[in-house]
Amino acid sequence: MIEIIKTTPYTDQKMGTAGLRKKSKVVMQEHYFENFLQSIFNVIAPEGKTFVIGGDGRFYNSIAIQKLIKMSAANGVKKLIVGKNGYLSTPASSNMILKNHTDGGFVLTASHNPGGENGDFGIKYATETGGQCSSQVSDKIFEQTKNITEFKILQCEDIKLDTLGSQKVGEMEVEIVDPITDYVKLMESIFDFDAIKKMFANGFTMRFDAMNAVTGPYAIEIFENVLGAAKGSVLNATPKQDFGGLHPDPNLVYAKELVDIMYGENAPDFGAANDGDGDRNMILGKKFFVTPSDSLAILTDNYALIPAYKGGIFGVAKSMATSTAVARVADAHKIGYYEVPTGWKYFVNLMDSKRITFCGEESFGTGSSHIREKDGIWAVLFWLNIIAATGKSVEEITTEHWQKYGRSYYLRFDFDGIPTDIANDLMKNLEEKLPSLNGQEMNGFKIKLAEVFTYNDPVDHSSTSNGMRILMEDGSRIVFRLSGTSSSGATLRVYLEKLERNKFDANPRDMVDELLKMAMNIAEIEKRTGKKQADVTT
Ligand code: VG1
Ligand code: CO
Repeated sequence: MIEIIKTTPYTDQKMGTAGLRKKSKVVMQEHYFENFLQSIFNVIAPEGKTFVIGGDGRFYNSIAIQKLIKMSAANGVKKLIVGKNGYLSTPASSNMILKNHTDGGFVLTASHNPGGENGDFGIKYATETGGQCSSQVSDKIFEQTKNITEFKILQCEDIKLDTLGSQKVGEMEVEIVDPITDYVKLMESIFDFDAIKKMFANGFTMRFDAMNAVTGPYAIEIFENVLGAAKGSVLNATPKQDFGGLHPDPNLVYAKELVDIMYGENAPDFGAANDGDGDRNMILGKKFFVTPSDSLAILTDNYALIPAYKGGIFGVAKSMATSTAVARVADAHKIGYYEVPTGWKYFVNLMDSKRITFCGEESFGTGSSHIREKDGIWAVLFWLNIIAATGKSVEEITTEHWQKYGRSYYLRFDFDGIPTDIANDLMKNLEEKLPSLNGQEMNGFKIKLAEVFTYNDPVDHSSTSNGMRILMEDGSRIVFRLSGTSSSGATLRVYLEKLERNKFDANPRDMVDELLKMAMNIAEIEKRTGKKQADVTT
């Protein structure tokens, strides 16, 4: 029986950089999840449509997915394709949307944010493009959330999600699928699996840290079962509700177990990690770390080594905050190059219109037009394919890249938990100051341009402002942004880049020291937030 339940709105259901992201306890409030979902349905008219659904397995995944199924049935959805046990990585979901030509999908995830009752929960909503909805659509959904008065739900037993095949829930079809099979096929169609197999057979060693999150089963299947990496190459491979207490963010700070192995005695040849929902990646060699910005540049430079791309690529895009390393590669290869606001949704139009093939963000995201999300395992396979094709180590590949293109020393400084009004004032003050900075000399740098970054989408002609940037005459940069994924308070992100043409072995922290002083000073960070230094540096 379909029930119509009266409800009262919440006022905080605005989607950020990647969907809605909140403390689990916020989402657990009465009708919180239902209100948000019904608001999406009210905007997108789901009658007769098909969606892909799943989640990264975090706390509340199993409860939310039942609500999602029952509300879909009550709202006239024709069919749901559900990942077995309710699990689906973000890239696998995007692949299934495209492959099955569905009308969109939902991934229950707060991505790289911690999970558990005291952690975070979230919802990413994708359209038929396979990518997350545009800001224009999320604005409409936000308006709905403020006025919602009722939602529809089917009253029925919980649906069993552990057996593959089709079943009926009310009038709606629910098909439970194994998302791993299709994903493996997609990866096989892109990379040279035979060359990678041969490399493992010859003794190549790797560790992949799945961080107790959704990619564990995908990684075991691809790296160990299909490609022949030694058993035990995948660490933390079983998805856990609270990620085993880990913060599933693949960087040098949070992927500590992997980092200790890669910097220890007898380190394997290659190391990598993914985040909670499998769209981020970190790449390591023996005692060697590749910044995500460099990784994007290196993958782009080596596209011709990969079977799926060797015929040529359209172009490449990066988020504005990402280092300029890939710009130099695009220039050398004479391919299209775009800079977009932070968030993968801004790449979707560029991929759909065949302007770009690759894209990436400094926040450990890399991907291509094979899907419309960033893809952690894809990036790892790309690196393995380059290593197999060249016989070179991660360190050799990266240092040779710097010799050819120069090195962008790059670090991001995050100032967490700032009261929202203080953070907003800081940004406002900074914006007012920008014009006066043009042409000034400070800390050994000459400022070429200080501006608010505004992106004009060449496809839908929308215009988006996101963050501010200070560009120096020598190619160095400072970027300021407020995070759009924090579940409470504000996070100020300061991105620093120092371009060096000849010096490749310096400590990145030392190289950006003057830029950091300059950024602290210009934005009055200590005076306004009381923070002498960043909470997390990546
Ligand atoms: C962060 C990253 C951004 C990324 C987003 C979603 O956003 O900086 O590059 O696209 O997370 O990543 P923000 O607004 O907090 O800086 V994921 O792995 O959550 O989908
Ligand atoms: Co993610």
